[in-house]
Amino acid sequence: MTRLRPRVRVAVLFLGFLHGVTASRCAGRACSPAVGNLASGRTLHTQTSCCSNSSLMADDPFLHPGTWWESGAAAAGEDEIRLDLEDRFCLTHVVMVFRSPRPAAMTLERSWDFGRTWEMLKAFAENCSSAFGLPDDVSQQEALCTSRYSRSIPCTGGEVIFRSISQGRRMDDPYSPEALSILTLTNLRIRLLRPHRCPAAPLSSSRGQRNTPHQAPNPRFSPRASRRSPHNSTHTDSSPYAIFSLLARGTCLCHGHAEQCLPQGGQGRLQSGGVQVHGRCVCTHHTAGVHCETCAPLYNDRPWRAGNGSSGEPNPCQKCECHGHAQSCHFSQRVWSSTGGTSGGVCDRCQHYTAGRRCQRCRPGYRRSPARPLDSPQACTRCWCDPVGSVPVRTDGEAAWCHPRSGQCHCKPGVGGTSCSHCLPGHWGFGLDGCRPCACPLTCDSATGHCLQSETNREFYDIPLGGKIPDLTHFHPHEENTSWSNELSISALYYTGKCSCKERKVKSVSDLCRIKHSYVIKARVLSAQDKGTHAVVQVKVRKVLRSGLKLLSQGTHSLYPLSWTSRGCTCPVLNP
Ligand SMILES: *C1O[C@H](CO)[C@@H](O)[C@H](O)[C@H]1NC(C)=O
Ligand SMILES: *[C@@H]1O[C@H](CO)[C@@H](O)[C@H](O)[C@H]1NC(C)=O
Ligand SMILES: *[C@@H]1O[C@H](CO)[C@@H](O)[C@H](O)[C@H]1NC(C)=O
Ligand SMILES: *[C@@H]1O[C@H](CO)[C@@H](O)[C@H](O)[C@H]1NC(C)=O
Ligand SMILES: *[C@@H]1O[C@H](CO)[C@@H](O)[C@H](O)[C@H]1NC(C)=O
Repeated sequence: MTRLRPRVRVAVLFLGFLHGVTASRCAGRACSPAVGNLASGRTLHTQTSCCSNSSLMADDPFLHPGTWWESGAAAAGEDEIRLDLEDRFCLTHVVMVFRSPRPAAMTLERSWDFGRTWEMLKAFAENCSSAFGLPDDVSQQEALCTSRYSRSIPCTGGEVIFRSISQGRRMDDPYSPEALSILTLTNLRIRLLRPHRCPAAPLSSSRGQRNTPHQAPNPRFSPRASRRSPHNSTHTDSSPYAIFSLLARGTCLCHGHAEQCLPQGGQGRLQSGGVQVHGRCVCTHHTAGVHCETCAPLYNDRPWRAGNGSSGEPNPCQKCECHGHAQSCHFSQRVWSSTGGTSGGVCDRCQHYTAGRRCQRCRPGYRRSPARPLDSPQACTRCWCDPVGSVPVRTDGEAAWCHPRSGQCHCKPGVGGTSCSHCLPGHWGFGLDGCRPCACPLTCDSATGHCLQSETNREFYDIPLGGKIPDLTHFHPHEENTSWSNELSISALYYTGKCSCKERKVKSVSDLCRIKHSYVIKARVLSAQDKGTHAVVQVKVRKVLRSGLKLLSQGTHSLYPLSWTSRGCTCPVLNP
């Protein structure tokens, strides 16, 4: 036990080191899962089998160097080894070590579509033109057939090697579409078409032939007195093919976005020490899918891209800004072009009564809660509109409409307040028809409409309808101020017989300036309205001849001229 201790510690340290490295391999970079033997842990289908299990081909040649698979006696001398993968993988190369002499003719094929169609990756024959009618890559580079691995010697331990990306070919980016078209597969098939006989001796004594002078066999695979074989059989004519090891090196297909893969459909963590290359990527860079081939649900602000294997750029997916109100978003080409290619994400199913591409607005019937930040679940609260004072919404009588930002409801005439719950100043009689204007010079009781006698300290400009130029009302009339009864001080609009508005033409500007007005302006009257207690005159100011305390600029303004004189008449008519 004590002798083992140091070794254990080393192993633990090594694992810790590995873990530290892998934790950051995808950080800010394109990354790839470890390469392994795709055949490990999977069933290799063969047509015949004489006396050994086909999985013995794919076991670790270092741990089990003396194990092999042996074909049965096939009528036509043909056999086939098929590896069915449960998904798409990348294959980088295939290395086979034969116990028998290598086949005189064999092919290596792949399928992308789970075995429906097959494509030849490479043909192997001693004479390519006679066996397959193909040129030989010994004489013609990149040819589909090769004669390099089909000689009958060595009688055992001979290798057959295939590289997906041949050495002459430049492939900078393994995640590029052209690289993937070369590397990916769902099935691998090795067709053993014609066996060789060992030329120097009968096959049954092949063990003695292993150190032929022509080509040294791989010493790792020299059978050692069949110490592991359950059958102490030697190689016979009845098994034309025997293979020590089949290495199909590859990785799971993750487009540069993962460094680990898990079993398909399996949950949980990778079993440590597992030799099998699994197919489900553990995606990083905010990607998702078995092959990290899409963006994660909330990361579709840009189109998905594979990592760049040559520059190392990870090309991660970008998060959509949904202010915490959506679980997913989708990419919209239209939005992408309208933003000039900066953002194309549209949030899906905005929650918490929000709406909009980024869940940035409140839904109809809800208003922004000013005290809450936009990403709060309580950012939007239901509108509350007084059913009496607000204009009813026709749509299915749900929430009464209010402005999604201010919460202002649609009020009936004369009604004011955010929720339309009371009469505007100068109005009375809150009810289903709204409020009526007071028939008074100043204001009236909002319930009864009775005029209130508060003209002395009541200032008309204290009115919330804009009130841009309150200075205008600091005007003390020079006319004689006889006191008028309340009855008399009533709008000319309602009691036209009691008073009338006089129109006076101003002869010249200098005349007008001589009169003590706060403002003298040249303006066009756009509208004039008697609001009961006050008048609102919309003017377009063209020229300011004299200005009051508050500066008046050119443009459109609402004025509140002193509409009520001591005579009690509203005459919201300005001189030109
Ligand atoms: C106008 O009335 C005020 C009080 O309301 C009074 O102080 C002032 O003397 C009066 N002016 C004239 C000209 O009668
Ligand atoms: C081959 O070996 C594998 C693993 O050792 C085993 O699961 C499988 O059942 C064997 N197959 C046969 C036909 O013996
Ligand atoms: C291959 O076979 C063809 C015809 O079968 C023959 O003409 C050619 O010489 C052979 N090539 C070699 C290298 O043996
Ligand atoms: C091989 O098998 C035969 C019988 O089938 C047995 O007598 C012999 O000892 C075996 N040889 C070895 C090396 O196991
Ligand atoms: C990957 O990066 C290289 C070098 O920066 C660049 O030339 C190439 O276009 C990139 N590939 C893709 C698919 O963007």
